[in-house]
This record gives sequence, structure tokens and C-alpha cells, in this order.
Amino acid sequence: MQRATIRIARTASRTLRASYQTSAPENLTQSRHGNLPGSSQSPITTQLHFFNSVLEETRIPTFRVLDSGGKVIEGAHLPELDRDFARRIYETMLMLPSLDNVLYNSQRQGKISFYMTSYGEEASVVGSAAALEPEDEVLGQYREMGVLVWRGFGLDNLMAQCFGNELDEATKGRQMPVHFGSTDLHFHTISSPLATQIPQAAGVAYALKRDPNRRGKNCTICYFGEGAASEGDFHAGLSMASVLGGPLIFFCRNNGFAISTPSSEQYAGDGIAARGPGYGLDTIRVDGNDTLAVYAAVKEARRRAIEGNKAVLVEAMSYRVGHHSTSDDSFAYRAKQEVEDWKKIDNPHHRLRKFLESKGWWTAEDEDVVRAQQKKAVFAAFQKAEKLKKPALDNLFNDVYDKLPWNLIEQKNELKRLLAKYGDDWEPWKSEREKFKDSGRNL
Ligand SMILES: Cc1ncc(C[n+]2csc(CCOP(=O)(O)OP(=O)(O)O)c2C)c(N)n1
Ligand SMILES: [Mg+2]
Repeated sequence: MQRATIRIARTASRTLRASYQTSAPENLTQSRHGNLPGSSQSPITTQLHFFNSVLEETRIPTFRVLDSGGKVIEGAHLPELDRDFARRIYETMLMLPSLDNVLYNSQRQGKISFYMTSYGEEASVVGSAAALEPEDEVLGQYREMGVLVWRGFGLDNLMAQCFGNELDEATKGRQMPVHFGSTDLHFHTISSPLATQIPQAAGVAYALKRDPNRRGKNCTICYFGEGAASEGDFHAGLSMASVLGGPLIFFCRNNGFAISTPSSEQYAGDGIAARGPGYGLDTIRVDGNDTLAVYAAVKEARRRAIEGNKAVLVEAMSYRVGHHSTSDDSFAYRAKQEVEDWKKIDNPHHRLRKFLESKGWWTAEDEDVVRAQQKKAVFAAFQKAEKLKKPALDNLFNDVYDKLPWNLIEQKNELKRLLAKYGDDWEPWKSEREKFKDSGRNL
């Protein structure tokens, strides 16, 4: 009985081996591919060759259209732009420093709690935003206010979010400044923990792929810094996107710093772009201070992402001219002179302005008029925002649960009780409650 079983097992194994050997195609051994599991398209080679894009001669190049003086580089691919569109891009880029000046100083005067500037990265953010359609989904990191300015969010809404006043529709005074969000403008609310937006963007792109009404029409763009790309979520996000598909532009703003950590301490490879091919993504590195190069690169990235229903990676090289945020003094870790130099080297505004002037689309007078108008409009919005009240107090408890759970009901009642006891005649409660809409009486 036992011997019979062994005989049957031996016969079965011989048959299996035979069928495996005979079912393999004759030409397999002559194929230039190894048919190896996990990389069946890898050609077989006899060269003992190691690959590495860090080597000088194989570094990923940087795409550029304008030289540092705003002249089109010989042989460069100039994107199609008309006068009005090009002016709109430049005017949006001009608006950012105006906003940054006022909002940064507002924080310094204690009027808002926090702020982050876009100084130096205006070309990366506005150039990329201009290459998108208004319904494309945006998942930002935090330094992408320019996308909202481009999409027409409006100065009052920007100020309202930073001041957390009663006009702050999306975040209702419950978020830190610069944590914008707008459903109408397809701008997903910013969240502080780094890189969370990267796997989320893979999900958004996958949803677009599955939605018959949006497939082939819209894409997702996901902004992140080179520092955030050191998070595990970066790798998870790129891996998910490459396997699941869905139209997605990963846009890395490589501005040289993650707070005080320079990019040289962030990676030893060839930047963030080198990681794209590892995930099978079409990848380009672009001069992030050259608005037209960023615009052209993102336009093409968008086309590839939508037509191929896949993710694409763009790495925009720039320099963070401002401090990381109002909580940072960058001169503790970089020389003031270095920053002063970078304000002049390849300056994004200067390059685009010179290009516009060479086309006859912009004059010194335009510059003066537009700057003055913007300054006035920003200041007026700031003055309005600082006078408005904070959203009604009950917003503290709204919007998370459909029905308030017992512990929040308890907290709400406690606040009501304390307001009734102290709110009318005890400082600082008395003046504090007056800062809220309806003087905090709507609980
Ligand atoms: C998970 C996590 N770790 C650390 C921080 C603190 N933090 C906020 S911004 C930042 C630097 C990010 O640098 P980068 O991604 O290059 O963006 P940049 O500020 O240069 O635009 C750090 C470390 C955080 N917000 N979340
Ligand atoms: Mg950075």
C-alpha cells in the first residue's frame, strides 16, 4: 500500500516535470529576455554593469526654456501662450509677494498665529497651476497659495482663512493659517503632517480613472517638498499610483531645504527625479524658476497622465528665499548673503518679465500700475479681514459628526455653563467672547 503510493507520487512528479519542460516554447532559450519572474521584459546581458544616475555623466538633466535674462534659449521648446494669458500668469506671480509681505507682517504683529511665504517659488507654483484645467484636483503641501490665487479664490477668502474669521467658509477658523481648502476650486484642504497628501492623491487619481464622467477629462496634481519625499508615504503613494494607475502629476518643489535640513542631507542620489523611473513613472526635472519651462513641462505631464491614465513625476528645482515659516529664522543655518544672492540668481519674476517685455506684452508702466493696484487691494482685504469677527462658537463642535457624541455634548454644555458664569463680567472671558460672531451666544 505504501509502496503503491510512493510509485504514484513518483509518476506524478515525472509527469509534471515532463509537462513543464515540454510546454515551454522552443525559442525561449534564444529569447533576449530572461523571462524572470517580476521583470520578464529585462533583457539578458553579459556585461557586469551597475546602473546609477548619480554619476556625473548620467545625471538627469534640467529642462529650461528661458535663460536667466528671460531670453528664449536657442532650440528651446517655447509653449504656446497668448498675450493675455502670459500677462495673467505674471500678474499672479506678482500678487504672491504682495500677499506674503502683508500676511508675514500680520503674524509678526500678533494678528495671525502663523504664516508661510512663497518667496522664490512663484514660478513653480503659478507656472504649474496655469498648465492645469480648473477642475483638475489639487492636493497641496502648504506653500501652494499661488494655485488658489490663479484659480480665483479671491483676496477676501485668502485673508479669511489666515485670520480664521467668519468668512472662512472651508475651515471655519478651525485650521492654522495657510491650511486652505476649497471644494468649488477642487483644492483639497491642506494638512500639516508631511506627505499624507501623496497616497491620498494616488486614491484621488484612481477615483478619476474609475469615474466615467471625469475619465479622460481631468487629472490630479500632488505638490510636495523634497523633504516630504523622505517620508514613507512618498514611497507608498508612488507605488500605489504606479500600480493602480489614474491620471496624476506628482510635482516636487525641490527648494533646497526642509526647514533647516539642506537637500544635501536629504538624499544622496540624483534628487527626487531619480526615483520616478524606479516606480515606472515618466519623469522630468525642470528649472523651477523658469515659469515657461514649468508651464510646458506640466502641460506635457498632464497630457501623458490623462492619455495614459497614469502617474507622472515632475521635479522643479528652486530655492526657498523666505524663512521656512514664521516659526523659523533661517539665518541660524544659512548665510544671509546666500539668500541675497539667490534673490538675484535666475529670479523667476525678472525672467518672465523680461520675456514679456521682449514680446511687447509688458512695460515698465504696467509694472508700476499693477504693483500699486495689487498692493492696495491686498491692504484693503487685510484691513477688512482683521475687523471681522471669528466664526460662531458652535463651529467648534460642528461638521465632524452628524450627531454629537456624548463627550462632545458634555464639553459643549460645560462651555455654555462657563460662558454664562464668567462671560459677561470677567476678563479675559468678557472681551474674548466678543471676538466671535453673535458674541459667542449661539451655543
Ligand atoms: C510627519 C511630519 N514630520 C515633521 C513635520 C515638521 N515639518 C513641517 S514642514 C517640514 C519641512 C518640509 O520640507 P519640504 O517638504 O522640503 O517642504 P518646504 O517647506 O521646503 O516647502 C517639517 C520637517 C511635519 N509637519 N510632519
Ligand atoms: Mg523643501
